[in-house]
Amino acid sequence: MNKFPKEFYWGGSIAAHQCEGAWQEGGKGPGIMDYCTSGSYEIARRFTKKIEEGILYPSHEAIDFYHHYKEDIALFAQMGFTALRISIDWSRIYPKGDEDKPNQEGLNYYKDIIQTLIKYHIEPIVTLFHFEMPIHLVRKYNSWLNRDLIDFYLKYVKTVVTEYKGLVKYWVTFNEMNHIDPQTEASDFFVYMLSGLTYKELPGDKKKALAIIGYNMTLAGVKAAKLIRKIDKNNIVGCVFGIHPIYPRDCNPVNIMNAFKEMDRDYYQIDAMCNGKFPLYKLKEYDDFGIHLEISEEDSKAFAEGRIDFIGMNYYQTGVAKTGEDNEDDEKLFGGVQNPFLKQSKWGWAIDPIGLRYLLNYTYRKYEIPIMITENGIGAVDNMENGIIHDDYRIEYLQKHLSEMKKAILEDHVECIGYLMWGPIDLVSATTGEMKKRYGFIYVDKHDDGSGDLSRYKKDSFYWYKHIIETQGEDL
Ligand code: BGP
Repeated sequence: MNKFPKEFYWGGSIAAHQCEGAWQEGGKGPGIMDYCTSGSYEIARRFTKKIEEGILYPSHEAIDFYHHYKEDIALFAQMGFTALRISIDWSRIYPKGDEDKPNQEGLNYYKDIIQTLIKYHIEPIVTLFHFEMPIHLVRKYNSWLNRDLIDFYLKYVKTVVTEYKGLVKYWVTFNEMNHIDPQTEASDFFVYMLSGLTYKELPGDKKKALAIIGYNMTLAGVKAAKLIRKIDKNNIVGCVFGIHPIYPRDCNPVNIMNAFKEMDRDYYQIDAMCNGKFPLYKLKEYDDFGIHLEISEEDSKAFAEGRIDFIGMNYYQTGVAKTGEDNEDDEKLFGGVQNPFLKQSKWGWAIDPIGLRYLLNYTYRKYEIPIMITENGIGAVDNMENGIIHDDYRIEYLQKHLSEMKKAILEDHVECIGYLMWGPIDLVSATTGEMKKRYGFIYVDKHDDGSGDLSRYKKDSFYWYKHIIETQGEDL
């Protein structure tokens, strides 16, 4: 058999703050990403305390999915999508986060999206936290440094999961919380996207603050998993991790060990969510740093009862481990050490299709639970002429990645249940805030200076993906 299994989910993945816009409509409160300016490859996005006049904040309009979702979902249906991963923006449901009652308009808005998907037989896969939370929870409560956040999050989760009972089966508790580990040199940007706090703002010992944020989010994740299944036993709960496998520089055992450690650090939360307990090795590592985390009996119970049902994997690139010594190469190049065997995207991300097969095998063998590729794709500059976009580079990237994923499934027997391409419609780049870093099968007339009439156009890759889905990947 040369086809993907019939029940395999084919689709895409989008996130509210990168596509919705309408930041002050429908009763939405201000969220952390609404204070994030646009940037570029060279200039980092800024997080401002107030909305500064004359400055572009990409989330405010984005691609205006808020007013275009019916049209956009119809286009996804034309490609034959059987799944779409969306995120719910917490600040549309609880504008401040600590209210007693939710905002009904926000609940209605997502309900209509979900029902539109179901109408087209597209399975909604709903992420509950994709860098979206009310800014009020950061300013008043100090974000995830405060355990109260877990209760606010659970209240929000309970509200939406109850509201969409029977409509949504697949839930994702968090997107990419693994970027907040104290030992992974969490970038300022990811610290902000996950907590609404900048690295500088973290009080006291920064490593300790990151450990606490990571722990509280992990605990919130397992508590949510239990709650979501309690609301409906048919619910299937996952968490999404953004992992880029790390290769050793060479076969020097020292470098092998460095690579192992660098990559393994990204797995402690998956361990916590799959093994039913917060990993002891992590607690001991924290101890070595002078960080003492107490795990109460109640917390241990939550880990034991909150295992996830599937792992979501966001895969874009692989990396090469630093040598751990003063090495010019480690510092010299953007994005760390470059792999001489791989080409990079315009944004410096190493293109490595085999890395996807490796990641799937590596992760599946550790936990033996289903994996869904929840993001994968290439950000590229597209040129449109007379409404036509020839994006053969995107087709080539996807073709190669999908064919490695196919080998993982059909030859290596990895239980991979779906492929959700990142940004099936052009949207705002999370790391740079740009529009010109485009991922989509569908082009959106929106540009980095905020101009554009928001019209949608089908790229060549639109027809290519449609064919792949139609033929269940036979030609890959
Ligand atoms: C992941 C995020 C997405 C998405 C993607 C691509 O880390 O989960 O939100 O944006 O990366 O990154 P970028 O948009 O910066 O190219």
